[in-house]
Order: sequence, then structure tokens, then C-alpha cells
Amino acid sequence: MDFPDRLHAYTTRAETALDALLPSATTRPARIHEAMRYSLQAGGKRLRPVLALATAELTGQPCVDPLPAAVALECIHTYSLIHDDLPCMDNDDFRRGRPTCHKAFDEATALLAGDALLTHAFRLLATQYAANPTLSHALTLELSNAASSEQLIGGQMEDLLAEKKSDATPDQLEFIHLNKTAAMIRASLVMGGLCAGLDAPALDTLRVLGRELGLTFQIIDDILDATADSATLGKTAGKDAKADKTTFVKLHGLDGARRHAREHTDAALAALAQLPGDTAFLRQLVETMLVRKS
Ligand code: GRG
Repeated sequence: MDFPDRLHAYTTRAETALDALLPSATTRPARIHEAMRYSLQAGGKRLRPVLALATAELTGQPCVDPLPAAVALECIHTYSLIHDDLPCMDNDDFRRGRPTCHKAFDEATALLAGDALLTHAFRLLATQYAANPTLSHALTLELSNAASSEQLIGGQMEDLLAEKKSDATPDQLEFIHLNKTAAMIRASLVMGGLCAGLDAPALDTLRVLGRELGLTFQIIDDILDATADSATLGKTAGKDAKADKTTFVKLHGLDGARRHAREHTDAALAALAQLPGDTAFLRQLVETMLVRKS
């Protein structure tokens, strides 16, 4: 299978599993399950599940089914987006091409839908890997670390603090990128590696890959933000008020940002070259992240 077909196959598998592993929209109380499904099934690139599934297949068929882990990752990612969009945070009206959860439902429901997705992720790891307690524990540890107050939430906190000032330092910006963005990308790779039964050195290499790919991903995100017109962004007044915020492009300029993104991609490719198995798909995915347009 070539790269686009394999990407499509992983995305489809992840989306089928998302549907199967979430409470149905009619489960009582229907409104919370509708809201969870509304945001989770709104599309998106499914990058984190794809990374987990592809890594799980690096050395052939994985020892255990990586789909529940892939769904858990997307649940955490989607919860973070729902909460990030709330009026008390970024106050965004649109996400994944449709009204944000709090616009389609209401703020309280969106808050609960995020909470429920966060909780559901760990329920999946506890229930779907119950036959393998060691793996269940390792997956839970990896995902809870990535989603913790020192990583995903810590990165978001630092980002909110940085919004109040236009002179965030490169060090602060790197902390934000590493934790708000790279932590979940790194966890996706490591959780896939755990399902593949990879050894400790390979898992460490996946961590390096996740760091470098995560930093590339966020720099490209900043470049896309800086070069998109406001109509494309579809932002609210709340978002425009943060126009002064320090970004990678503001600190390094567009050319500097592109150069840094290339350097992180090269470091990611160097890490990939250390991994066992067939790395062709991941290599192409890493290259694609550098030139992505959305
Ligand atoms: C509220 C705890 C909490 C965290 C919020 C994810 C996040 C942290 C904020 C969203 C804003 C942002 C720019 C985050 C950086 C990570 C990022 C680029 C997220 C968007 O990920 P994509 O592009 O989204 O993979 P899709 O919709 O394609 O899944």
C-alpha cells in the first residue's frame, strides 16, 4: 500500500473504533453522549491515532490491539480542544469546520463533554487491556503523564500566562510547545510502541521522535496561523485580542521558523532511522508534517 492509502486505512480504522468504543448517542443522558460524539466525530486529522497505529505495526502485526489506545488518545486530544475553545480560554466559535461544542450545545454541556472524554480515555485503558495488566498500567502511565499538569495542562497554563504579555522568551515558548503539543504526539508514538512490544531503547527513541515531530508540528501551526487570513481562521473577537501574543514566527520570523521546522524534521528523521522494522510510512508522515497546509 502506498502512503495515501495507508494513511486513509489507519484513519478509517481509527474512526470506526471511535464510533464503536464510545457510549452510543442514545445512552442516558443522551445530551452528554451527543456532545461527546459531536466533537469527537467532527473529523480532524486523527494524527495521534494514526501515529499510534502505525508505530504499533513497525515490526509486523502488534502483540495486542492498539485501537483502544488510539481512541483514548483522540478522546484526550478532543477534550483539550473542547476546553481550549471555551469562552474562558480561547473563545473560539469554530473547530474542525463546524461550530465549537459550546456553540452547538452550551458551555456547561461542553465542559462536561470534555470531562467525560478525559475520563472515558482512562476507562478504555483499564477495560480494554484488562487481560494484560502490565500493558494497561504502562499505557495509563504514559497517557496520564502526557495529559498531566506538568505536560498538556501545564503547557496550556503557561500559554494562558504568556497571552498576557507580548515578550515571552524562547525558553517559555519551547516549554509551551513541548508540553501543549509535543507531549501528546510523543505519547501516541510510545503507546503504539508499547502495543508492539518494543524494548526500552526503542521506546526512548520514540520519545525523541515525538519531541522533534511535536516541535515541527507546532512551528508549522504557528506559520499557518501567521500566513492565514482572518476569514480563513474564522476567529472570534476574543481571539483577535490575543494578536500581541508571542509566537514562534514573531520570535524567529517566517524564514527562521521554516528553518527551525526543517531542523526538527531532520532530527525526527534521524531518530526514525534508529528504529527497528519498516519505518517508511512514519518517515513519509514526518515529511508530510513539514509541508502540511492544515
Ligand atoms: C485545555 C488542557 C487543555 C489544553 C488545550 C490542544 C490545546 C491544549 C489547545 C488547542 C490549541 C493549539 C494550537 C494547540 C496546540 C496543539 C495543536 C496544534 C492542536 C490541534 O491539533 P490538530 O491540528 O487538530 O491535530 P485536529 O482537529 O486535526 O485533530
